Amino acid sequence: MSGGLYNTHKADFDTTLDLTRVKAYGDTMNDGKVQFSFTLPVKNDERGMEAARQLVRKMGVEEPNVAAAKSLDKEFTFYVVYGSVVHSVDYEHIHVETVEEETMGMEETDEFIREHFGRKIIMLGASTGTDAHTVGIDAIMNRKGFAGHYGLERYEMIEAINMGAQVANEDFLKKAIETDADVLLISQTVTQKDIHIQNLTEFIELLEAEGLRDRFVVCCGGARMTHELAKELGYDAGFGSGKYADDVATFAVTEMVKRGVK
Ligand code: B12
Repeated sequence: MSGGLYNTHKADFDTTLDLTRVKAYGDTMNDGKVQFSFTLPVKNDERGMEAARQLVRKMGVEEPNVAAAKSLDKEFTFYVVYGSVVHSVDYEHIHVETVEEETMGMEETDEFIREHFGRKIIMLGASTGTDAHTVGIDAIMNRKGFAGHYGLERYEMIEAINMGAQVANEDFLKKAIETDADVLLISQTVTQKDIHIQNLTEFIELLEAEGLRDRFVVCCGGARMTHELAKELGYDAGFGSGKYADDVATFAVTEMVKRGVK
């Protein structure tokens, strides 16, 4: 194969790509193609489809096209609408606060702990509040880990205590004091009506009220969690999808060294 076609395409691609004005990519650079899926509380008829198109147009999308309209009930219809978004973003000037440390592997972290602390680091974790999702916190803590990353229970120099789900903030703090934990790991999966913000904030307020905020390295995580949001809420770090035990272990132990914890 000569690769000519590919090369021509690549040249077009490069000349039309402007990272200060990035648009969604569908079939060609800058075509702005996006897809929406949503439900409207209306009948599945022509009028409903026009309502779906108008709504999408109002979101800054040109030439909206209803690709699917499915009745969910007499007065509810689910739509899939395609179109071209008119807006762009300046990718060059985006700054996102992230955890800076380069992630260490399990053995490396164990060695780091031996060298800097000469004792086991106690990490206490739970899904707190009303949150019943355990898979995220288990992925971080369980010995077998998740997606090829061993969990904290497997680390020789970490004592990992997993309290499971639906742990009240007060009980979590009580256990943290009882076990003399160094690091607190909180998982929040449900974000409906911003319940995670409320619950995560309450825990920090509780720590502050007890004068204990500086005693622990406090990290949170969950599918909708970002480091930036976690910092805003008063946490030391936040970890979302694609983050594992090694990421949080690296952060926690380096943070402890920075703080001069023995
Ligand atoms: C399994 C599941 C359940 C199970 C949970 C069982 C269990 N033992 O955990 C059951 C059936 C109980 C359940 C119930 C509910 N669920 Co549910 N559930 C899911 C589902 C399918 C998978 C979640 C999961 O396990 N993900 C896998 C883990 C590995 O991913 P993760 O949590 O993101 O964790 C990773 C990172 O985020 C990070 N991480 C997570 N926590 C932490 C913590 C720390 C410290 C660190 C460092 C990292 C970290 O590390 C992990 C690995 O990378 C999701 C949909 C989906 N596909 O995601 C819905 C979902 C989360 N559930 C949802 C809802 C709404 C509910 C219910 C409210 C439903 C209802 N009306 O009853 C209830 C809530 C119950 C409650 N009180 O909490 C919604 C949440 C929507 C939202 N944004 O709030 C989802 C997204 C489904 C949806 N699309 O609507 N659910």
